[in-house]
Amino acid sequence: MDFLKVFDMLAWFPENISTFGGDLDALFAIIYYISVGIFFLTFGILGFFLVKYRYRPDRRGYNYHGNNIVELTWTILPTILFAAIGLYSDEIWERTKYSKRVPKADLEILVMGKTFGWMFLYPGADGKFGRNAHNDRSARSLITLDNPFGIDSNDVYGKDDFFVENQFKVPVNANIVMRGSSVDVLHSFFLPNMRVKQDVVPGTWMNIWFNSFKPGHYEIACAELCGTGHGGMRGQYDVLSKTDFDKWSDSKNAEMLAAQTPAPMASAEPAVADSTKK
Ligand SMILES: [Cu+2]
Repeated sequence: MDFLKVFDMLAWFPENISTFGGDLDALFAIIYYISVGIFFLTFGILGFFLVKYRYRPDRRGYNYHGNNIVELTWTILPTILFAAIGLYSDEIWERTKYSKRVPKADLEILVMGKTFGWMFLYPGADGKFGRNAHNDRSARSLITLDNPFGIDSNDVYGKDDFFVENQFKVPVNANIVMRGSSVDVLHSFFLPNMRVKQDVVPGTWMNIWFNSFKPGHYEIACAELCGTGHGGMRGQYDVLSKTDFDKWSDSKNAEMLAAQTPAPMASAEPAVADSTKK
């Protein structure tokens, strides 16, 4: 029976690394098996009837004017089935998608889609974003291609906010809350292993959250056909141990500091050189 595994499309799923991924996969499996069951049932009956009522010279067709019991059955049964799936899936849907159910963030990151790539903004050393297009609507006017997050360069909290492109890093076992938007067209932020897929829409911000239990190197994709470069709109992300993540963010913070340090402060050089070494 091993050959049957080829048909088990659930085995095609990428490895789950998300705390809520198991529940989503279970929901997917239930819908999958119900669909497979109904598929074989309907096509089995269809095949049976094709043979049983095949053409025979001595048999005449007859007119059929409907059957209320059959029609009620095929209306009521699917209604019950869909309502049951809806009710069953409601909890996991709310938990993963409802804005009011987004957990307290251990780390907040802004994500911005553009044709064709992903940009990520981190709050930097102070753990606090400066004024930008997410926390202040009026800062949207600051959005340009060079400043996709509409960062207000005059805000002191924003001085250390750093951004990375087509890659990001997050710590393991932490609630990561992302606020996603787009600078141009609709994109869909897709982390297959994290069981995260969320459309991002220009002019508004979507809440995205996840928590991973497994360090590793994974793929980012776009799941919304957004133009000619859609297929290349990919990136990678790392789930790191707390120590490795701190090391990385410290080096990023040092880079930001170095970029802002006026040239005469030559004494700061060894420290900067050290922290950017890795
Ligand atoms: Cu896209």
